[in-house]
Amino acid sequence: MQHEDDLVHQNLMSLQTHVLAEEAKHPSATGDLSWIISAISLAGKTIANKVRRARLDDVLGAHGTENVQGEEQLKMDVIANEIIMRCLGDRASIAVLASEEDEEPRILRRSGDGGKYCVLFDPLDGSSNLDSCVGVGTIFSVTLNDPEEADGERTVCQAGTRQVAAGYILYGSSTVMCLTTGDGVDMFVLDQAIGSFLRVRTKMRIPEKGTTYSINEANAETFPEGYQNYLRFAHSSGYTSRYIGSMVSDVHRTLIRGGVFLYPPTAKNPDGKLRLLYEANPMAMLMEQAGGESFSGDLRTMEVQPDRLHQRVPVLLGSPAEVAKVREFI
Ligand code: AHM
Ligand code: MG
Repeated sequence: MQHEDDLVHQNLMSLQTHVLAEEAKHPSATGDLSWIISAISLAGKTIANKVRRARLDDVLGAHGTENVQGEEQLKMDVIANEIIMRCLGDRASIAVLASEEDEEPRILRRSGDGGKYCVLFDPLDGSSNLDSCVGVGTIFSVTLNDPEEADGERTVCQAGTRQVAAGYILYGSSTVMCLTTGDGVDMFVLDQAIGSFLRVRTKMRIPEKGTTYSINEANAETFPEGYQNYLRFAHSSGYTSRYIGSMVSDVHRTLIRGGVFLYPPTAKNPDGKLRLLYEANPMAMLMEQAGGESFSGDLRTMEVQPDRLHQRVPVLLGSPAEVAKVREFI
């Protein structure tokens, strides 16, 4: 039995309570960001439910359309995108919503009408793995709206250093949210029975080192030479390889266990495959807030100045010592 004092001081903390407590630390906070995180949490719970039921509800497989990047859209990509639009579209402080699945950002309201934030997201990253029941996820990034900028795409093209919040929801063997609002990374697990995300870890730290590398090694022959040399080093230095092919799952494992995750330039994707604004930047903010690092080429990922919504970048992220090791080679 736990001592009664322990029970008082080890309160169950829901995401909602956590966000309110964080807000209370900043007397000038208006609560707008808390409303957005609460909408993201509702979207996450709704998508988690759809993901679990996808085969039963016969919504696996192609939707019959392509997104702006020429990629086949799956029924679940479209469903997850719609859920996010329905959960976030009505939040008074959101100026612009931008999604991997939409060609253009949607302007919801101007700053004169209270539009204070932009929210960018990948509704269901790794969705091509859904039919094999692999973990997939929603990735999100929140930035401030620029009241001077009328164009939606230019508004959202902000460097990652300007993010005010970022995170992901992983629909895996459990549903997990990792969130940062710029003061460390906290982790929440969805308790299905009560319908709440409950905090399970605060101020997470990625291990300084970790001998796991995560990369689609089938592309190795078309990686720039430095990556090939790094892989030869890893092969002969006792490293192990783990690659799920679903970024949220691969990054989550990297955050928990340490190591590196990489998506380098390839012959097929000379700029890398992952999208800067709603995949690489939010993951970079989480990594840095947990004591890790993220680079895209020579630059910190979050210092890359975007010039278009669906821009791709190479990604190298993870434990600081391991990221440094890769950088010695590339
Ligand atoms: P998606 O946004 O179309 O789902 O693609 C992104 C996914 C990532 O989750 C994953 O890291 C990567 O694509 C895997 O790509 P590949 O199959 O080329 O290794
Ligand atoms: Mg994606």
